[in-house]
Amino acid sequence: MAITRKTKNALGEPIGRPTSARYGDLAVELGAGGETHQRAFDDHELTTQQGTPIADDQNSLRVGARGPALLEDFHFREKLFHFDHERIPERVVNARGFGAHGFFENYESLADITSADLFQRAGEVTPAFVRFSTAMGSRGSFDLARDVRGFAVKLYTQRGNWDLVGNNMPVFFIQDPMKFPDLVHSAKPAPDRDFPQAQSAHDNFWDFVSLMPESMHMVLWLMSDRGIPRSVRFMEGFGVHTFRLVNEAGVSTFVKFHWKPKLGLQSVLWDEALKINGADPDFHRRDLWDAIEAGDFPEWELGLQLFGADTAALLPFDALDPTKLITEELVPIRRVGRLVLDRNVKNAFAETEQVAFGTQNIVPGIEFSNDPLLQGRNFSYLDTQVKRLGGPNFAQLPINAPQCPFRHFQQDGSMAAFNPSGRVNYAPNSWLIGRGAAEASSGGFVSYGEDLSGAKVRARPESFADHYNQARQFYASQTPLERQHIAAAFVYDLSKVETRAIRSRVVSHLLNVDDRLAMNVAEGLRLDALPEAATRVVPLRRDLGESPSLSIMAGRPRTFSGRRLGVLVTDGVDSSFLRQLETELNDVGATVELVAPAIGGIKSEDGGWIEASKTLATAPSVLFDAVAIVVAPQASKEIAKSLLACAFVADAYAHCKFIAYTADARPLLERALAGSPLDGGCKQVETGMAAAQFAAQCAQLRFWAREPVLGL
Ligand code: HDE
Repeated sequence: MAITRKTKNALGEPIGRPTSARYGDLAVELGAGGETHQRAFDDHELTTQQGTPIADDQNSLRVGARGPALLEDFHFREKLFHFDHERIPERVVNARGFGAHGFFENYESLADITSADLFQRAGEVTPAFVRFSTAMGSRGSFDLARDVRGFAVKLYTQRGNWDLVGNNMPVFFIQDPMKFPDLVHSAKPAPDRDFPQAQSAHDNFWDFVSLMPESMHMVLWLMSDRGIPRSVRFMEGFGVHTFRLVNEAGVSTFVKFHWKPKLGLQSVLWDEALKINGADPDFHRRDLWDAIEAGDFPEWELGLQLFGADTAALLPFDALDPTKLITEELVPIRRVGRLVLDRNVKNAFAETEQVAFGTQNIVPGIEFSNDPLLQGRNFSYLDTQVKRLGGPNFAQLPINAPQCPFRHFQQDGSMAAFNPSGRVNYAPNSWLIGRGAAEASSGGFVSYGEDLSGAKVRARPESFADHYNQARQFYASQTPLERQHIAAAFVYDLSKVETRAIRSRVVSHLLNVDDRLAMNVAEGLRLDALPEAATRVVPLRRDLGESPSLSIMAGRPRTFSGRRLGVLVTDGVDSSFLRQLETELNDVGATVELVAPAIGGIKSEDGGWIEASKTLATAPSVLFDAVAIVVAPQASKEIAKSLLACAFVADAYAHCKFIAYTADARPLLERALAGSPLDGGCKQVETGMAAAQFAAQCAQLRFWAREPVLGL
């Protein structure tokens, strides 16, 4: 589909790259990236915050060179005072995040189903900011925790900001928002010892979820490969809740939102994840940053699952229950646009840390459903921003401000930076008649007029009572290898649980998911006896069938595009072969990094110098999707002695990566693999043609046939 990118909005103003944010009568100049007021900041002499030029920024004011400090040193005082206040409270959940700017491009008019402005015109471009995050860890934790990933999208539409604050898993742990603080407390470090950090593998988490059977479906997702994505570029996003789209005539259609990555889904292995966290705790953010810097812009398509109230009534589960999904087989996904991230942040604090998402930020044409979790979130997100950002004016921060005209009479409050001039601060008034500042005569937000009545109760609907059948369907939809990964993940996590009864209780739930899974986990834990299956209210179903789209491996992409090859090199290698290898990999859209014994690089066969980007010590093979071992004859013996080089090869092999090697790498391979065979995933490569074949083979991403024989 050919899309032309629009540069002007309906008002004739430039879109995509705002140059000013309007607050009442005040126009604030923003930098090219919409960042905080930069104003001549970069080229100016050093000053205090008050603008007073500074002559000496090296020494504080003292009585004599060796004497005590003086209180009148306003420059020192201001500098330290500001430093002492640099931190703001981190997010209570999803604290560790990183973001990027981009845009959403609409494929075709959806006017028949929604009046939302961004969906009205084919080719409409809406600026976007996306923040990815892990949920459990603190801001300084590592990227490859086993965790659900936040996928929060802010769309600066011409009729207000729409935030779709989603995750990379389509369901959630709990059904009622009342339980959210308990869930988060149980997952976070225990209050007495303040550990463990950023992980589910501990007593409190498993104690809580095993007492909350509604969490079983989400727990299955968490223990699956979805919990350890290779990159945010290779993961899906989900709005999770059912929302409503409402058209001009007030007709409502239920909708589930999906983000589908262009490069397909991919995850890492758990052993890899553990090692990546040590080698590069910033693995995901670096990956996104590097891809954007390289112009390899990550892209997702927005998919809608649209269904009416009549279909909702026929679904096997309640569409308002956030622990359930609607399979693509039941309600197909319609792809309606694409999200492209094309610009890194200029200042992580101003943009990524200060961005304030809120599920309550919706626009005309998009509405909430009565999903109780969504209703609870609408309360929480506003509240949390006030605490985090220090007052009610956080919407004035450039990253949070709408990029469309806006007008209201809210005023003052802490840090009010943009204040309208003039005497009018109320409505109705007689001063601005005919000059705007009146309610929208058309296209304003109107709540969907759902007919509602009922007693005031604290109750769960009966239709929310089935806690196992979708977990069963999810498990049944996984490939045999993915099922093994799930069992291994349960065994790993529960092996860190110190209380036997909790381990056993988890297995009692797994017996309602799949007998084989429960038995494998029980065996892995060496439980002395299988517990009774946990009590269930709703009978187990066998009619749900499999949904291949729930499996990563069943639908895995057949492309190496966007992936990375790590090439272990030694002095004396053939530079023209290296170039050929790089060209072939570049041709399939991959990047190549040279891993040398030292960062300075290596001397090639012809005496030339080849720069390395990584060293063996800084870049173990877990940082790459496939590896090549290119060894010169004279280095063959020496490199085989290196334990680091052995670990590089052994890990690549254990993680089922494709391995290309030159003849002189054999002694290293033999030592590293200690008797394991050079299988179909290992290829001797000396020529351009062989390099091309290797690049083509890498499109399978991993040589999974190796995994069952590894006996890990
Ligand atoms: Fe959140 N969640 N959440 N959450 N959540 C927050 O808001 C909350 C839930 C999600 O990158 C907080 O700004 C409640 C589901 C993401 O800035 C807070 C409930 C989903 C992010 C909050 C949920 C999410 C948050 C903390 C149960 C997936 C990070 C900081 C009713 C659909 C957004 C903040 C970012 C952040 C509350 C459940 C996703 C405390 C009460 C379900 C991606 O307001």
